[in-house]
Amino acid sequence: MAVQAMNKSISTFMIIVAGMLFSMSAMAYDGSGLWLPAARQGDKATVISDVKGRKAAIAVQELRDLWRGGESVTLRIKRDKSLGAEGYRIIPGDGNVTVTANNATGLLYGAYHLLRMQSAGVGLDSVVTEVPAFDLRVLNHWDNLDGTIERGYAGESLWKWEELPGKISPRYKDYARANASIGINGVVLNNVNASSRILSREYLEKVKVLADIFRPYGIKVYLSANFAAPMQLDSLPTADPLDKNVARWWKEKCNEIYRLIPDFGGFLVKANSEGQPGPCDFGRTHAEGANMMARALRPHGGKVMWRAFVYSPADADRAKQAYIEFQPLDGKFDDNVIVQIKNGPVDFQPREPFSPLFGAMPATPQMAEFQVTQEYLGHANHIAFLAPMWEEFFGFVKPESLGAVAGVANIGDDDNWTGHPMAQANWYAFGRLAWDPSLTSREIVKEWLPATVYGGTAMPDDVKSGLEEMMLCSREAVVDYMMPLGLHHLFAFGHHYGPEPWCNPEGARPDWLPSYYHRADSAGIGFDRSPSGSNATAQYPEPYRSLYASASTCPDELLLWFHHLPWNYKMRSGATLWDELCRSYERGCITVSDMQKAWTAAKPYIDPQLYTDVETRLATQARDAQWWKDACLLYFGEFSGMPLPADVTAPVHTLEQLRAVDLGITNFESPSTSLLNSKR
Ligand code: GCW
Repeated sequence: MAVQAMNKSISTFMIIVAGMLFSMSAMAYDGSGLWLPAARQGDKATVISDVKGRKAAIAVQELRDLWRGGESVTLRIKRDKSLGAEGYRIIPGDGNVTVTANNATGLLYGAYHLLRMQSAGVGLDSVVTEVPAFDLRVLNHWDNLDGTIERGYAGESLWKWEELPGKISPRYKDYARANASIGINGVVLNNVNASSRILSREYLEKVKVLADIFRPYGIKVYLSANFAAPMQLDSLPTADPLDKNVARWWKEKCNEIYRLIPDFGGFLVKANSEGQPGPCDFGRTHAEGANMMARALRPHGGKVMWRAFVYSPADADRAKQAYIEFQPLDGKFDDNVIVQIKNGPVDFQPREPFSPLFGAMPATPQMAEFQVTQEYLGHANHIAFLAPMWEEFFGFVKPESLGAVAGVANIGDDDNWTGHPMAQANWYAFGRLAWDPSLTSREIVKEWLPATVYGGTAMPDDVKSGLEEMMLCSREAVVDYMMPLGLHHLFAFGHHYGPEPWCNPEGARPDWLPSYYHRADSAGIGFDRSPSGSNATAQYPEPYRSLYASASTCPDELLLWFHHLPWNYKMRSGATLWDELCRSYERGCITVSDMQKAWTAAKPYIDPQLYTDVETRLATQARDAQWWKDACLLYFGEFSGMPLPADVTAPVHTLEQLRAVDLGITNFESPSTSLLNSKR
């Protein structure tokens, strides 16, 4: 796949990181520099290239400013089919490193590869050949035209629509550069809950400006399209995809877009999902709707990314619904449609099994949608490094079976881009895995930490590995203190931050309520999706179908996703289900306190502002972990009627106190520290 280091050692040189002294300490740290090295003062590196154009010029400039390897770098176009449109080869030599590719895009990626090795302190002692696993590696922004971001926790939208096209924020270029440095080559600018206005002439002229800025960084622009746009923008009486006038409207709209943006990528569509319009409103199928748009894009080479995130109550189990609606459409989509499927069958929970739709539509191109923004993993308050979640996914769904990957961005206009400084790692990891899904989480964190957090400092190895562990265990910690053993959707209504397993607002859709998912009663807990329950397990291919169907073979981490079991059910460990549940919550809290210790140990080596920011957020995370543990154990304890095992510490809250916390639909307030302290 992507990395084939040829065993032809030409020369060995260590890239010198010392000397590039931790420039952050000299400047005020604001996190805006991400993982990219700061420009050095004085001498420029020698870069040799006769490749024309903006892209190559950027590659040359980046290396001149940032390469500190000592060797000169030569960038050269060299035809090589095996490298495709974006791959590159890096060849070390005596006093010179050569990067070759079929085009300037490959050279740009090669340049960023060299800089990445430099930041990670990795020596280049053999030829490196890289080809991306997916042609399309795209960020989905859920940004609204009014500047708000759905599920965004890092400020407002980066896109200043009211200023465009006249005023151009320097951050547009910084954003493109950051993406290019990790191989992201597509950007959907607006929310899938799409305003039709993005397709108006006025907005397309703004979009064009962004597309022009992104192009030299190898990034194409895509837009989320509202299926009812012909009705909303131009008062057509219908948006029926089989109506000639509707089809003509989309063709003309595409012609208009491509006149402005010749390399426009295409549309992302959320149709007939959560109230969005779609072809089913007119008695047509998802395929008929998608194909109509695909035919308007086809002459221009554009694509439709059609989301499979649907859950109309065709079945009593929400986890089955997307499969029921989409699987029968296999083979019915045009070949420039790609069906975009969330990693799990419900909705970006801290842990889900993979969606059974993957692999179930062999005649249809598919892509995976990950959520980089932490809607369900503690927003911008918790460290939850998500590479392990995505690595887990690729353990089930083979990259070869996918045409592309998308990530719902965690980026906003905060100075540090992502709210939580450590959440930059998730943007980074998404890009790296979209390029090379065979990378391990550890490999990624070993690149990201020195590039972002401690590069050039004298941090001792044990402190470094403490930070690596802190990142690597963080997602599992969130699972443990929020929803262990396959539990899911125990969140308070609306904001998806705090715990509210009892949540039951009047008139809410049952499948938005925790009790729909946990089904706790005096007999036990969990959602029976086995053949004796909803039989969702039957949607899975073997070996998973059989593995998940029986509680005795179902992995512990998915047990309550697939089974409703008695509180005293005997687990593999020998403990009862109740005791194991309690210990999982306890373990989650303990892990967060270990993460705090790892961070504290790193204090002398970290920029003070960064240190304090993360320290404060970790304190919130620790408090929230306790809140989750107490809420879930006190609430479920009312059903189990069983005491906490002796090795689990007592709650610091009472259920009454936690039920009284106002978790209003959009605002939340975690229980105050004073409440926690008073109980300790
Ligand atoms: O995860 C859920 C979110 C919605 C989102 C929806 C989707 C954009 O709670 O905010 O809407 O999924 O993916 O369409």
